[in-house]
Amino acid sequence: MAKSKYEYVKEFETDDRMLRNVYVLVRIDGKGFHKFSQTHDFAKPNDVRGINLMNHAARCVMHELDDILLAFGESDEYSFLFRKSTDLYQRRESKIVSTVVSLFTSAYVYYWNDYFTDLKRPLYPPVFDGRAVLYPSEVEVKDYFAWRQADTHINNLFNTSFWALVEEGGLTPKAAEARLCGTDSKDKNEMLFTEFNTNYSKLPAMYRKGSVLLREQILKDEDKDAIIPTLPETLPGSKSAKVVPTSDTATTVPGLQSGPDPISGSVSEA
Ligand code: DGT
Ligand code: MG
Ligand code: MG
Ligand code: MG
Ligand code: MG
Repeated sequence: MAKSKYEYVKEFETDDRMLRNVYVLVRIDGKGFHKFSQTHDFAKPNDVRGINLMNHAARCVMHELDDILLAFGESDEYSFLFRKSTDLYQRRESKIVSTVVSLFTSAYVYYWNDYFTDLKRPLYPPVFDGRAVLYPSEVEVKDYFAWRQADTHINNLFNTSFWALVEEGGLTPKAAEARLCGTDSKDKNEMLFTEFNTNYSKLPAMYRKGSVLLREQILKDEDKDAIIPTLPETLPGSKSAKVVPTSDTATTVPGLQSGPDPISGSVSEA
């Protein structure tokens, strides 16, 4: 068929296929969730409905995109790790990122009322942004998840302390911030324990460490002997079983597992 005279405009498109044989990591993050969480009256510092909804939306993404091995969620963000060999959309960055963001966002709205049962739908459409990052080896992938989990820990300990001072201690937000200025993790743990009767380490792991969704490898009997000794391209660290979630499981669905601790021992609880 003859090309139309307009077809040359296609040549203006950018080839954004990502480097082959490296891990593709896509992170999405809520836009303006400071306001979104306030408008929807999220519990402070953690709203279990919001977290479970985020986890549900992430499960939808993993169900749709088989090449995602692992996902980690905290606050208003979720990170999705694709296998090195993924050829999804020929590794075109814009196609992959936009599909993850779009599916995550639509699922977040679609399942909203299953979690926020007293509100039919969100008061305005939530927005998530997304980016892709390439990591060459398991070292960077493990450090990436350790970085996000350290962020979870630091933010959650701060927020737990802050809201204890405000909501239970009666301090103004400004005074609570001043009180926490210059304190380290040990000081905050101590303050929560002595002043608010809260043992921080006993709070739900999902709050302290985030949520993990892990794709389960379901092996047919005849495949087991062949696959177990080599485990070709699975999860970073899976050979040492460090990536397997703890028994303190947040949510489970057929074919996927979730739990709070992706890289055990990687985050200091001090
Ligand atoms: P951004 O990402 O630059 O558009 O700005 P935000 O406002 O989304 O801020 P970000 O992503 O740095 O931080 C997430 C915000 O969402 C933060 O203000 C805390 C809030 N948030 C997330 N989960 C919860 C929750 O379970 N409860 C409450 N109260 N707030 C939450
Ligand atoms: Mg931000
Ligand atoms: Mg955000
Ligand atoms: Mg965020
Ligand atoms: Mg089409």
